[in-house]
Amino acid sequence: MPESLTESFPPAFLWGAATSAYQIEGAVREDGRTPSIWDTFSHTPGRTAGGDTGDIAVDHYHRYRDDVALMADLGLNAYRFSVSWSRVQPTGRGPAVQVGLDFYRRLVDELLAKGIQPALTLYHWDLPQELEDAGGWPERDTAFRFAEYARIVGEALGDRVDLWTTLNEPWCSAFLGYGSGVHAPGRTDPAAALRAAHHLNLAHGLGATALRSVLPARGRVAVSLNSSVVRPLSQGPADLAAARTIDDLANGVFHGPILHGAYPETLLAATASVTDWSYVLDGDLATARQPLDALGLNYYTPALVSAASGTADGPRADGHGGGDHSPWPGAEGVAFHQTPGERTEMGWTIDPEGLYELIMRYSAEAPGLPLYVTENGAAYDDKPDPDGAVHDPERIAYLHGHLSAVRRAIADGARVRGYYLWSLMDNFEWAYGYGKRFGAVYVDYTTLTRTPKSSAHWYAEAARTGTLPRPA
Ligand code: GBH
Repeated sequence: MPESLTESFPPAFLWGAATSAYQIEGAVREDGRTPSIWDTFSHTPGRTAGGDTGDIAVDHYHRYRDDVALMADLGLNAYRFSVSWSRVQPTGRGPAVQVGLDFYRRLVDELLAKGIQPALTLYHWDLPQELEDAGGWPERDTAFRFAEYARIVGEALGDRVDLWTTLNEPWCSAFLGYGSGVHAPGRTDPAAALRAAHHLNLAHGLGATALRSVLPARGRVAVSLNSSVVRPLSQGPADLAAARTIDDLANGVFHGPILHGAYPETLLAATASVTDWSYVLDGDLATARQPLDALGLNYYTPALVSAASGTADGPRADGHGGGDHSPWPGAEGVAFHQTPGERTEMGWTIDPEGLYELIMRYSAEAPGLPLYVTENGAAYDDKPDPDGAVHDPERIAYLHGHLSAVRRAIADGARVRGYYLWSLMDNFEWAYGYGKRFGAVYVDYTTLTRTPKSSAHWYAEAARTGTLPRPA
């Protein structure tokens, strides 16, 4: 094959960028919106770096038109965003607030007018606080509330949005929210984390069913999982078992029910001392396994694990594996190690091969299902030059490496239909606040001015030509 063909992405490939509601919108008290668990959490002293909150974020709620124009200028043909449940259904139940839905209608119309395909995520971690007060995700009723919300948004926007995602990274919702407590609502109860995981699986299934009942035939339903790449430190049986445990707790706990209609036996065994799984009722697993039109994969960095007796170098540098409370119930016998190699500002090792492995794994595990890389990107300590330009060659190298891995996977037969860079612009990075910049577009947090970084221009050229320019 000529070099140019092997280097090219398919003509219909989606070159997108991703964001989420709480990380960019601001306007948290406008138009009837009520607090979500992230409002409560970020306003609780000590929970986020510097006490940062999403109160203003990058003011996307008021600047969405300019933000869409910026995407169009960059030549992106896809945009993944999430809906704030609290804007649409402030108490998490009952009738919809039309003005809340109208915001997303205007946003989508603006995207469509510029030829940018919208991909809508229903839930990116921001549960209405009232539902948390009623028990949150460990409570079964929350899954049914989610289905009602899914139906409302599906009815309102199904005529203009074709690609629907139920949940973003339910692992984070369950295990960082209720296990390690580094995410909202900040609870630290391993049994509650597993209950939350099950109810998120149920919510996905009920939500997918609700969407099907209201979307036009062209509507497609997906889920985005932070499918981890888990590597054993050695090929010894103890390290292999440790990798199996983490793979179950990171991947199998969601992919199992959603793709195969069952929890892995090894997961049930490993967590038997934490929970009896009695809240898995008859029919739940069949409900969770709904036909999907696509699978979203979010990838940042692989995990390297061993049996705890090995020489562990302590908790993961990203803080998610560390802290006083583990996000891994039943995995006391596992140690995490730093994967060798260069790291981003998050302390996450740069490992494009992991993305290739992940894509190939799910190509095999879900044969025929189209895949999207729904998030991939890197945080760097970007600073404008005196002339205002922002140069981020490290991010260009990161994107080049990971997009090359995607292209290689496609050449090897994987059905990857698109890539959404995380993130369109710098934003509220959860517990890290505004200190970590993932954007291809720089945001000055005093003036809220947006400036495309050199990586945005690099990515724009890739989108325009369908091939990867050399990293500058
Ligand atoms: C995504 O989270 C989010 O969807 C997005 O909102 C966020 O801004 C973005 O990435 C950047 O953080 O071995 O315990 O560390 C990704 C968070 C990072 C959580 C990797 C799981 C691996 C598990 N994930 N982490 S651990």
